[in-house]
Amino acid sequence: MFLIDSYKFINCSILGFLHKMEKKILLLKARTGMDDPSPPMSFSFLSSIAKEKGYNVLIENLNAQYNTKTNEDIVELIKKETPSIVGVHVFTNAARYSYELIRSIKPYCKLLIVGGPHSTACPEEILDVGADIAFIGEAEISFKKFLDAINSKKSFKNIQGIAYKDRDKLIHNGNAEIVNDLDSLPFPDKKINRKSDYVKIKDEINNFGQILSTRGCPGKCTYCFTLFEKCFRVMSAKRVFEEILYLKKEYGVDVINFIDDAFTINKKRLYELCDLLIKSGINVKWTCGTRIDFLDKDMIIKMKESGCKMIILGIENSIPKTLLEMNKILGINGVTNPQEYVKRADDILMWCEEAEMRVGANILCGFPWETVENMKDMQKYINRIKRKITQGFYGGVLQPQPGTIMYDKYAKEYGFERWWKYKKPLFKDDYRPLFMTHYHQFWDHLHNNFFNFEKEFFNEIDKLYKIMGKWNLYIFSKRRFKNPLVAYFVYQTTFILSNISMLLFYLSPNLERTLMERIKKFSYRFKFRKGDKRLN
Ligand code: B12
Ligand code: SF4
Repeated sequence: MFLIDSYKFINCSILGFLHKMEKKILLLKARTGMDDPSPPMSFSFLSSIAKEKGYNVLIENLNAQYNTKTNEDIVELIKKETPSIVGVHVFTNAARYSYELIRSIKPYCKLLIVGGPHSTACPEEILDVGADIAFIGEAEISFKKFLDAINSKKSFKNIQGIAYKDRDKLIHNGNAEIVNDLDSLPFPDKKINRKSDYVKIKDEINNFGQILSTRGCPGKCTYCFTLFEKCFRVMSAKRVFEEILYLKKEYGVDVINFIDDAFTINKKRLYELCDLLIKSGINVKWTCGTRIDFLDKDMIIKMKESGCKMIILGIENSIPKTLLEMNKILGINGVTNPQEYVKRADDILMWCEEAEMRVGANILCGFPWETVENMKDMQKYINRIKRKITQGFYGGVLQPQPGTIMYDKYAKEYGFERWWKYKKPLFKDDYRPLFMTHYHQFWDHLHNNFFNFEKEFFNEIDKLYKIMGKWNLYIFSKRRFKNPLVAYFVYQTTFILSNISMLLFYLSPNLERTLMERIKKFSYRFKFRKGDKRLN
């Protein structure tokens, strides 16, 4: 096998050789234990480009729930398929696992490239692990230029948006050129994914129905990482509608999940899209996430009329100091202070209830300035709003991502610089105790304890996430089982089993696994069903 250092690549000495090889690219995502409910959109965008340039594209998302391949299997796959390029997607929480994958496959790769949020935030670290090239920022333009360079035997050393090592010196060509006209993007190629790798959740998440229709966000939240930069761009309503028709025709999709950071920011476009959906009568359901200050009563009514079934609201918190420090208040739509923010969230929840719109809420706590009293107030707040949260609570406990203000400000002070490299994973493999599946989903976030929380604070934040977990369990049972008695029985039983699981886990994680693994597998079938094999 070939072991060639990046410098030689950049100096084109093997470009002629790559040029002659079969054009084949293998895209990989490491197994992390936090399953992906749907295929990564990044690979779909990259695949459309690679295919346009004449490449045969293979994908292995080891993080998909039913993909059972190991890093060793991937080594064998590379030996068998001999791809000319291997690409790995890396995000920060998965860095440790991605690095294991990179180290295992490196000796067998002709050219190893990486991309994704962590590659954008920490390119040098990834190059040191063994990647030849790290892509920085959104990669459509840089990746296309990169493939063009290989195809035409030209050097890619000046392409904007890549980093590499020239001998031991880091060459960082800055952020990638951004795609200004999102309408110019090809439809993401989803055919590359195996549907049987993914769970199937009827009516809620249609794994293949994801659309990214905007890039960037006008918000400036101090905990948020964005590789799309602050420059906000939207795809036109007409182009979004065409993508919906395409997904419906090609993949039989009838539920669209918009994965935009804040889908409703451009009100005019939202109304145009709603009108197109209403007039067409195609009867597609859709879901989205957004900020509470970019939504109003009329919008909710219009969205509902056009088939929107569920909105995930980025409420995040209700503590005045946290809202201010997070930078949540932008002064938009009359929300100019924390009191107005909480009031706005209440209004939105009321309007959603009136419109019979299902609602999820993102909640984020665990900031270094938060106090025991704050967590008690948050518990009251969650208890007050929970009846209006009909989809579930999401979010988690703050994990400071590199490249965010929160990380830059506190990493040194609290001693968690490069935490993703050394923070011990709580679990040796990808088994998670039963209680984390149904009830206390963010338990591992809590235990990262970035800000050295005192025991009392820890207990209160733990209580807070249990309140949300219990509510999630309750509404999930109600949604999943139509008969109220069955739903109640399932809710109570799962709640009791989750508590037993937690108790056993505190006694001994091995004991929990021995006694609970089979129950967990059984209960999983009700939560997730395996996708069919149509798209192999
Ligand atoms: C949808 C989504 C999810 C879905 C994932 C669904 C899926 N199958 O992937 C769910 C809800 C499960 C999820 C969960 C989590 N997520 Co998330 N998620 C997103 C979101 C909103 C969109 C991701 C997306 O598809 N973007 C569109 C694609 C096209 O962008 P992309 O993946 O970055 O890829 C582009 C480039 O990075 C590059 N690229 C990517 N890979 C590669 C590889 C190669 C070889 C090359 C050349 C280029 C390249 O090219 C692509 C095209 O430009 C982003 C925010 C955002 N706006 O991106 C957050 C985001 C990715 N999530 C984030 C986080 C933190 C998480 C969690 C860890 C949260 C948590 N603490 O539990 C979990 C991890 C779960 C897991 N499975 O392991 C962070 C990551 C930050 C970081 N530094 O890593 C983000 C950026 C949100 C944020 N603003 O903080 N998430
Ligand atoms: S958290 Fe949401 S609203 Fe805030 S900057 Fe990030 S994407 Fe925008």
